[in-house]
Amino acid sequence: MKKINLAVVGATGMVGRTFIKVLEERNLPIENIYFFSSSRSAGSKITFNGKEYTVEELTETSFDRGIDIALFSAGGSTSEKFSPIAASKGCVVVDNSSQWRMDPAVPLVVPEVNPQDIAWHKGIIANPNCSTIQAVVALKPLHDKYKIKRIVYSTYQAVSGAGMKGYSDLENGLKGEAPKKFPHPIAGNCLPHIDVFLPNGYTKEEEKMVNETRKILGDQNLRVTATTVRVPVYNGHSESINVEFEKQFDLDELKEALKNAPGLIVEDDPQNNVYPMALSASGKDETFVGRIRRDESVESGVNLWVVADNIRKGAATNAVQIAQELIKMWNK
Ligand code: 25A
Ligand code: L14
Repeated sequence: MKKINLAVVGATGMVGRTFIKVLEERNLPIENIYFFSSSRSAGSKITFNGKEYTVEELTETSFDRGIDIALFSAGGSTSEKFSPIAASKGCVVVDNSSQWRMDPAVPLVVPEVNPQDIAWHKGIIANPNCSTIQAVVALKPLHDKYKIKRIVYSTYQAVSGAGMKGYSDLENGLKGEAPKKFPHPIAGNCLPHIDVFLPNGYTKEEEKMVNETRKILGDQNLRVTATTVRVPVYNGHSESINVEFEKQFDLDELKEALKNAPGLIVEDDPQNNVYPMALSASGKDETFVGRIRRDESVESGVNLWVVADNIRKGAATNAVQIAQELIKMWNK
């Protein structure tokens, strides 16, 4: 097997540090690994597989050394500038920002859902929004079987999605301090506001869920709407998903389809208080689904409760899985 040279860009951030953990756990065939950040954190130390590395400042020459794959989580503007530079040097970028996701020339990939889209990349592969990733892992088997007509998302998103500063706002808010990252206190509160507001009254996070769901499931006719809410949870996004189908379904068969879906674990035993929760999903790579009920207000519909670790499956794990698929492709 060919060993690869890998770079992590934004290595000192919330997602960057999780990349490192997931890479260690999954034991990728890595020859050389490089860690990049802005000048702010350059020079700091990172331990990977027991060896110490120095974080380097990301520059235009950073990719002049035969890097095969770069995992980016450094925000949109860094990605806008540096992904094309990396790609022009023959490196494949797996990017966590929203910069390239809706670019028709860039595949938007969840390996359990549309791995086939990896093959047509031109140097950049986009990692979807965290809330969208966990939703489509659960929706894909249902769309294949019953053809989804309409989706209504309501999310309950953890502060870790807003990085270290979001995390600190909850920690410090619980001690009575004023928020620094969010516009209002998050401790003891719910904020119907994630990312920026758009002219139509929706937030960009809501718009991302609509557009990215259609692109990943490869169906522009899907009707999708969303309300995204920040809740005082440290880690793990929860979602209520209401789905309407074209076809009729049998509830037991639907549950069976979810049980057989890759990367998805059914936790649905309400009599024994078993359902997915942020606390139990946190630290795991899988997506969890429960509270599976027929929507009795429509011809054919179902309600689901879907939970995942937004920093793992919603960001770092999904990107590392894409890297693993690339390596598999190269070794064929
Ligand atoms: O905040 P940014 O700009 O988005 O940057 C995030 C990461 O990218 C690096 C940066 O390194 C950090 O690791 N980065 C930024 N610009 C870069 C550049 N030009 C760059 N790398 C290379 N070239 P850093 O050295 O700037 O940051 C080191 C630590 O400092 C914290 N930090 C960042 N900006 C800060 C700051 N602290 C104080 N003041 C500031 N202005 C940073 O904290 C890091 O620990 P963080 O953990 O909160 O950053 C995580 C960012 O990631 C985003 N995010 C979270 N989840 C997702 C996500 N992005 C995409 N997908 C997700 N699922 C959050 O928005 C958060 O901003
Ligand atoms: O587009 O603040 O991937 O929770 C993921 C998390 C944007 C913001 C993305 C959050 C983001 C977000």
